[in-house]
Order: sequence, then C-alpha cells, then structure tokens
Amino acid sequence: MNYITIDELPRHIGEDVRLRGWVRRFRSSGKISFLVLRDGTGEVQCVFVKNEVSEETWAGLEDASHEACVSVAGLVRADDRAPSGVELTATGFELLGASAEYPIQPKEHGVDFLLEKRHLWLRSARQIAIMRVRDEVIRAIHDFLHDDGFTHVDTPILTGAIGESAGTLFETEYFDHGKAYLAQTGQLYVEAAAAALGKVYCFGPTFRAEKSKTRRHLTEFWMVEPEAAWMDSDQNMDLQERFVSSIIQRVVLKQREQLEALDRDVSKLEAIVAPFDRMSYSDAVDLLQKQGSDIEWGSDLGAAHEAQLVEGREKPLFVYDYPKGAKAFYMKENPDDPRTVKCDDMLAPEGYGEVIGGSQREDDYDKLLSRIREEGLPEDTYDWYLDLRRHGTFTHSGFGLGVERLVTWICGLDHLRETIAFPRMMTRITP
Ligand code: NSS
Repeated sequence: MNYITIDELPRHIGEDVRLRGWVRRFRSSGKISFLVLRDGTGEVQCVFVKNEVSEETWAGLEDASHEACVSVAGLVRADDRAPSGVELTATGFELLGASAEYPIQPKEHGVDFLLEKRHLWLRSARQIAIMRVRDEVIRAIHDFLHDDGFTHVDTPILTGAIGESAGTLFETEYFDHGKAYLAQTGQLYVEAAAAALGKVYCFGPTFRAEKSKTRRHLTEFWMVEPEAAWMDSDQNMDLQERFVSSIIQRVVLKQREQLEALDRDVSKLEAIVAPFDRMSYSDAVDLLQKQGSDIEWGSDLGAAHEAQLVEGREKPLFVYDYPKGAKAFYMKENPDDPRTVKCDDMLAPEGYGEVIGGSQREDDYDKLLSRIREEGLPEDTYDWYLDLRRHGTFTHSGFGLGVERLVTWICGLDHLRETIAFPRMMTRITP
C-alpha cells in the first residue's frame, strides 16, 4: 500500500491507507491507545483498540514514544470532533526511527534551553505556525513586486563597500584585495540595477554585527529592498504602505488558521490598510517634547520615542525627513531644509517599532562625494557608486523591509528570534 499524507485523508474516507510521520502524543488506557501523528501536512489521531489489532501491533506501540518516526496503517473515518474532520481506526504500526528521552517535554521550558534545541523545537505546533506565516510573507513579497513591475536582482553578500554604518560590519580577509565585508544591505547594487531595469529589488540575508541583545536585532536577517527610478520620497512612502497592507491582508486571508493558532488578534491586522499617517521628524520631536520627552532636535529616535509616537494608533506611522546626522550618507539632501534628508521610517503599531527604513537617494555627484568624505568612508571603494552619478544620474528611491520584524508583528510575538528557523544573535551561533 502506498503512503498518503495527512492532508489527503478527507479524500480517502472509508478506505484503508498508510501514513508516516512523527508521534506528537501517545496515551494508552491498556485497552485502547491514542496516537497523534503529524507529518508536516497536518495532524491526525490514530485509535488502536487492543482486541481489534494483532498482538504484534499492540506490543509494537511500546515504541510510540514522543517524536519517534513511525508508520501507521488503518481505516479513515469521518469524525466531526476532530480538527481535521477525520480519524484513523488503526490496524498496523511500524517503528521507522526510535526516539528515546525526547528533550522537549509538554511543559514550560526556558527560552535558552529551547534555543539550544532549536533543531527539535522547530517541530512544535507554534513554530510550525510561525514558519508557515513567514513562508506566506515571502511569497507575498515576491508576488506583489512582480505584479507591480519589479525585477528581482541578486546582489552580492561579499562586498567591498560599507552599506550602512562602519560600526556593525562583519569582516573577512579577501585574497589580495584586503578586507571584504558581509553585506549590510544590497542597496548600493540595486541602485545600479535600477538604472538598467527601472524597478528592481533584491531579497537576501544581510548581516550586522550589532552588539545589542535587544528583542529587535539579529546579526543575520532577511531584507527585501525595492529600488525604483523616477520615484521620489513621497511616492516611496505610497509604495511602502501599499506593499505592507497587501502582504498583511494576504497573510490574513491565507494563513488565518495559523494566526489563530498563535492567538493573534486578527482584527488588529485587518485594520492595516493603506494609507498610513505621515509625520515629519521635526513635528515628531515637537510632539515628544510637548509630552515631556527631553529629546533634542538632531538626535535619532530611540525605541521608546517610537513607541510613544505610535501609542494609540491602529495603523503604522511614517516619520519622514530626519536630520542628516542621524542617517546614512546616501540619502538625498532635502531642498526645503538642507539640515534634513528625504527619508522615512515606517513604525508599526502595538509597539513593534521600525519595520522599514527608506529614502530618496542623493543624485548630485558633488553632494554625494562630500557626504562620503564627511563620513570618512574610503573614497576608492565608492568610485563605482559615484559612477551612477557621473553617467546619467536620475531621481530614485527605495527602502528596506526587515522580514523578521514584519513576521514578529504579524504573528504578535515578543522577540525576533522565533521568526527565523535558525536565528543568529550576538550570544548564539549554534545550532
Ligand atoms: O538600516 S535600515 O534602516 N536601512 C537599510 O539597510 C537601507 N539600505 C534599506 C534601503 O533603503 N534599501 O534597515 C532596514 C530594515 C529596518 O527597518 C529593519 O526592519 C531591518 O531592516 N533591520 C533589522 N532587522 C533585524 N535585525 C537587525 N539587526 C536589523 N537591522 C535592520
């Protein structure tokens, strides 16, 4: 008999089938045993009745320990009480891979222990739900951008130039060329590609040697970075709000079951529909000061300031046009106020903080060069980047959306570490 998968069971009611998977739970009264089997497509309860199965099968159930890999044969029955609508009246059992003393028990474990056992922790229902949501987010990202006319371009992970800030670089020796760095961003490269293709995006792992142990920072995270010719800062925000609304509404539509399994209040996500409010950095500082904050114009907003600004809001808030000194060298000087640059951060509601950072890019050769000099960046490694301003410079903008931050918000988690299968943090490199 061929194996089928658990999600196929409803099509086989009244038939004898064979399944394989892992033992989620097992309990026995001595006369009747219940084995909950999972196989990656779902879960089903398999019922063994002592008097109705062979002695050999009944004895074999001794091996049905937590997370053992097993095969079960039986008759598929419709069962309204079962979450999947079916149950298996089991007739056969075979052990495929034993599991003795499975380390993760159905009790509360500390998160450090669970991270140590991350390779096994992934099998839990909650982690499976998060991985499914993440997968939907990633598909939604690609679909939205392709439907909107963007072309996917892969950018290098080993790079010669500093993308964001010198403080958070992972370095390595690169043959006779001195130091190479793990990419903090693909942005400089998608800017080059935008001059070839118009609307482009890169989507890959990015690396930051963040010496912070916050719940919002990983050292390796995935970022999608759209970049488009002719797009100015306002249009950049238009794109960001359409993008984020579309991803979230698709997850709500397609993964509602997983969100409910995570106890996420889905109505909060249903409210995330474009447009989002926009506030200039200067107005944000005024507001914070009025509310008693000692923040001064010129300094970057911290997590606490961000939380204060979105307090009571249902939707994300854009804060735009930050002071030059608080932001990266490539952002376009604001013609209306040269102390500031044309950029935006998208702050998520419910305290999830910044999920997007974006900007219009400096397209003036002289201004860009002087910013590179002011920041003390190695001019020669940016020569190719300056070429984009020497040869047909153009208005363009883009942004970076951190996948783990978005998934944390969508799933309603309190830490980024559960949103990626194998998180990389300052304090951990295994498993
Ligand atoms: O540093 S960013 O604000 N912007 C950039 O890297 C630009 N080069 C993007 C662009 O314009 N193409 O990072 C963008 C987003 C930020 O809003 C977060 O969502 C996420 O990337 N991010 C992180 N996620 C997890 N961990 C860390 N350490 C992290 N740093 C940024």
